[in-house]
Amino acid sequence: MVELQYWTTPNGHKITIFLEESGLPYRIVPVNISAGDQFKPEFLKISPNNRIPAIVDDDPAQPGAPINVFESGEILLYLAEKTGKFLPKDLRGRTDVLQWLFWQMGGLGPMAGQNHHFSAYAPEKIPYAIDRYIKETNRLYGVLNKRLADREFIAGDFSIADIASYPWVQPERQGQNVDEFPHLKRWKAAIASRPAVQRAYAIAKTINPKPTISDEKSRQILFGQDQSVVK
Ligand SMILES: N[C@@H](CCC(=O)N[C@@H](CS)C(=O)NCC(=O)O)C(=O)O
Repeated sequence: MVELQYWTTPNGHKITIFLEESGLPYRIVPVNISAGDQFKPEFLKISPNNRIPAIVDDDPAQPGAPINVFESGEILLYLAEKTGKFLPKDLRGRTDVLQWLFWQMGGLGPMAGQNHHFSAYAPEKIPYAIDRYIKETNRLYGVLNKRLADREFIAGDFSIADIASYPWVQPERQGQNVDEFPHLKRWKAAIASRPAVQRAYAIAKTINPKPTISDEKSRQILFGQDQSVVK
């Protein structure tokens, strides 16, 4: 059984989407990051970066102790290899999926995250920062839209590259006009209509129906961190 350390955020959704799509048995351990659960010593042992998601696999493919995994990109890769799903085995197909997975991890995710931060959460509205991340999100949408112009999914069949990117494409929240990106719009709608994806988001609602930042306390917990939180 895979134990998923989870909260209801885009990086958390990546893993519930994978698990629902693959049918691998799992159980969720909620880690309420708005309340500070991510600083608990037992969570830091699994996820030393005090971020969700993380998993514990007590039935790994090789004998031995349970395996802990943090970082959503590596969790998706680990689960794809464990199940043999959503990652091609041939060199070219695998490389294609992984380069787009890393594109999401190093580009779309962090830039869209800063977009959310400066547009929605920062107490001061800093035009330079807001503009910088709206533009960078716009550029990344352009990259993805172009990629999807002549293919259904990001790399070959539906894969962990699609699973990683989907939760981070939120045009309404990210200052983007989706009609400027018709291929991305078609891809987003196609993934949204998948039953497993709908189940993943429905599960999120049962765990936490509230926004991650809902009051001053959660703002302090999430945006006031320095090295003391991991000591
Ligand atoms: N690179 C990490 C980022 C994970 C991440 O930023 N998680 C956020 C939620 S989406 C979190 O746990 N935040 C808790 C905090 O900031 O203390 C991954 O992809 O797993």
